[in-house]
Amino acid sequence: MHTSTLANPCLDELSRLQLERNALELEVCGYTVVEEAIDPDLTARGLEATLRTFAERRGKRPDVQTGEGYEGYWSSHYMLLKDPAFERILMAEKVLALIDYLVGEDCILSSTTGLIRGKGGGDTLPSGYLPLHGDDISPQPHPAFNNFASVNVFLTDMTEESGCLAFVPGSHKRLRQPTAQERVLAGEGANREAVPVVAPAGSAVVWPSHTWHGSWESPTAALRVTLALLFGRPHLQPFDLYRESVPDEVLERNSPRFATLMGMDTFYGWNDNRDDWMKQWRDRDRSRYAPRVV
Ligand SMILES: O=C(O)CCC(=O)C(=O)O
Repeated sequence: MHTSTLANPCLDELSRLQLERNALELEVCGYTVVEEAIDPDLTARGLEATLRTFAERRGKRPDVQTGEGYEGYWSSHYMLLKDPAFERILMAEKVLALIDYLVGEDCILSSTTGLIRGKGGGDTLPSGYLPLHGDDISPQPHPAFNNFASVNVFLTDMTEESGCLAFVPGSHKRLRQPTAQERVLAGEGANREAVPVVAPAGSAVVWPSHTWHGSWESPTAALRVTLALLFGRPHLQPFDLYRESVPDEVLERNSPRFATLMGMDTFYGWNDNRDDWMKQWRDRDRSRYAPRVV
């Protein structure tokens, strides 16, 4: 007699990449750290591209050592198309296998955000710490399945001295946002359930977006730099408009899976182009929808 085996491509991929423990951590704790999610060369390229993008958009290049002009907390959206390094980071296979496990392999990329934490809170974050929150923007109580999954890729070391991330283990099971009191990360009323996440550059932390997380104030001038990725189920509206704007040449140099992440398998988005009503975005003439870049 033979015992039946369970066929599931997603679980097979997790086993192939030896991510079983990470999947278990996602279930039990609501977050997991993947070390060496991207290699040192890609980490360096991702860091350089992030610093360059901040320089272009803010008119001042961040200096990772001195942190001058980047006190507090800074974010910059719609990073993906700023450099091909971000395309490669997006496709990092261990992270993507865990994302598939959380929100399915038909998920779409909702946002790519560069994050810089400098010393203290500055004008950008007067509380110093980033209050605990969940990234799931669905109505509460949240559904018991995952609509969104979040990733932070560490482009510099994530240390306690750099104002590291804080997670509340098990909070993904509460299916709600923290209360005003539960959000607090410093002082007398600080939430004692929060634990630090530290890991070297090149690592990534992955979580179902229900999990409560934030970060502590940094006491040091040096900058910590991360790339935040948000993935969502394909019927949910993304933050970044990649579906309309990703250039054909970017789709051509990447895999079909990359195109799925860009929303090319979705149908939503009808207007007077009646010949597109039955077409997925990958089959449309997207130049008819491309936003005017100002
Ligand atoms: O960078 C941080 O301190 C927090 C990041 C975060 O909250 C997120 O990516 O959702």
